[in-house]
Amino acid sequence: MDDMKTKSIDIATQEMLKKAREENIKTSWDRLEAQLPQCGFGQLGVCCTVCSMGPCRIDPFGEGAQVGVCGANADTIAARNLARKIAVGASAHSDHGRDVAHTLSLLGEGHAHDYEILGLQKFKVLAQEFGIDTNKPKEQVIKELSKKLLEEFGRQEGELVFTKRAPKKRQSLWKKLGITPRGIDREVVELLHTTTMGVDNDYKNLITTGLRCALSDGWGGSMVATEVQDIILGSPQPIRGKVNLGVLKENYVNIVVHGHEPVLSEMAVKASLDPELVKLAKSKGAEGINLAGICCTANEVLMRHGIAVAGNFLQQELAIITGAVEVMMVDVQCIMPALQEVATCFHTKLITTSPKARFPGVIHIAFEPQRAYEVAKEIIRFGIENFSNRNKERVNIPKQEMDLVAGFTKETVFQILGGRYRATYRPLNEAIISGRLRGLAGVVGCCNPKQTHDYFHTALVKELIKHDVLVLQTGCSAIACAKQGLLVPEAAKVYAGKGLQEICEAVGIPPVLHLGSCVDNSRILTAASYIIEEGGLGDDLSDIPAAGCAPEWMSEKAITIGFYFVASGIYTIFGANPFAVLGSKNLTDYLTKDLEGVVGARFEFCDDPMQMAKLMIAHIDRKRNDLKLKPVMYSQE
Ligand code: BF8
Repeated sequence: MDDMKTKSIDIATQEMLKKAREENIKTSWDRLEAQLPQCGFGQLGVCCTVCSMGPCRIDPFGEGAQVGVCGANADTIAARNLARKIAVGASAHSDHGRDVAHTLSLLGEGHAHDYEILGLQKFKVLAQEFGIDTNKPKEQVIKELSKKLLEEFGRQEGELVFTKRAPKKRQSLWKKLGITPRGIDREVVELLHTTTMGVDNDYKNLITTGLRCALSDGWGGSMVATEVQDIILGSPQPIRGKVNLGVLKENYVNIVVHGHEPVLSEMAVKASLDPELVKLAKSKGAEGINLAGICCTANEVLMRHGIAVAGNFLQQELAIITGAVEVMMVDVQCIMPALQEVATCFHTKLITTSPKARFPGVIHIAFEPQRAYEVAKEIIRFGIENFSNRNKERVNIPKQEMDLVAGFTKETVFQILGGRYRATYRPLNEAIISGRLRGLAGVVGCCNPKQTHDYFHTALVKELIKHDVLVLQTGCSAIACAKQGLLVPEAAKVYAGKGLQEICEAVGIPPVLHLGSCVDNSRILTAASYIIEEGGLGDDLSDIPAAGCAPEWMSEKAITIGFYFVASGIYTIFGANPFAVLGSKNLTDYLTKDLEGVVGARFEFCDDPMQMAKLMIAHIDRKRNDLKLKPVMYSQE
């Protein structure tokens, strides 16, 4: 088991890795080993496959070729490679946003009968934000709102509506720099255009275009996804749940939902409670139907229904390896191609649901918003019928499961801290101003087999809360910390500094707040804007004593999130691996030093969680100093 400890700090994960080894089933950790040593040119970002005169590569030691066949040097090649990743990340989040906006539009036209407007208050506020008269009949408002939201994608000129949520000073800076996003699709396309052979050869300009594209995700596509999901699925409220592989149940039909778009999994939640299906499950010898999630789809159904989370990104294969999963239903993003192979080692049926994300030979049951509930029932029925194929001898569900509280949003933070009748960010601002709270941190992102799974997230977050930094989380990072017991109010007493402890006890919140999936990082942007609006902490997002970090990132989406954080003025550390840019000293310096002078924030690369914590705390303290705030109340070294 000892080498398992270097792979993950999570005991359930260690147990499943041991089982995988015993049964000769390969996981991402094995596949990583088979890849070693990984390509140094790729890691440094100096391999170019843009055109067929290549592939070209730049010798990082300065002895061999210093330019590709076309003459592109390391700066251009690394910046183009990075820019393409920003575009891909933005396209993933934004296409997700488009799909939910499309569902809203079908709802308005009366073609999506299984959905309704559950977030009525947010619906009205959003319609007003888009200049729609909310006194009109509801169906009319839905139609107009969905049309305007969808137009944000195809807009050619002007500014994305949500950018107006940013403080005035930030908006002016974006204008001055020419990085106010116009249309979501336009920014992605333009960025990709600039990276093709022979277009933009100025690494700084490529990054400028990249910043604008990333902003079109954070203040565009991702924000559309978050807001519309809250409208049609309901705004989350603080809710208790459970996390880790122990949430799978031996005597139940286990259905695991995995991916990112919650429109179908929401229906799966409903179908798992359908009396007719529960009866069918019982007739097959099961005690009932148990729904659990992986990755961001998990976070979505957790936030709204308290559905259990089976694990984060690196646990998707392990959930199947328990031998207890009848169906893994997947939609889009972060779904390992390896799942197909692992599923064939067990009775598990992998079911794809998106026309955009299929596997050869894997069952495909297409999601259609027009018959969403029917599709969800079909998938659950599939799982029930598969229950009898389960080999009980091979079932091994780890015992680990942990309580957590999720369901925080920019609105609930607002209400909880301010009290039901005094919904305001004042108490949060006051807590920072008085020094009871040192500041805020957004700790987000993936897990990556290159790091000890979950260790970077939890070590960093423990250190931050110990120093009175309130931590906001999303994605797989939130799941990692939840598994270690950090997302319950009781964690404050054990891990938090005295100031944060006082706040958590007074309002009954955990020291680490789960804000949802990765598109919900947009909630952090809006919350930060509210903080500025409330007053006392400067007049731009870059003034807030706050920092961001993706300690174990792996996805292109994480890069895009990092770029929109930095473009919004938030200092952001990437742990584990730096971006693949180190082959260009100029670009690396630009990202990690000079950007500060441009957008008021910069990137940092650091591969030690304790050091990350130190850097974030030092940054927060610097911001406190700049604002001339009192010293932190319960000062720690
Ligand atoms: O969007 S944190 S591994 S699941 S990319 Fe993927 Fe990373 Fe998890 Fe959610 Ni986000």
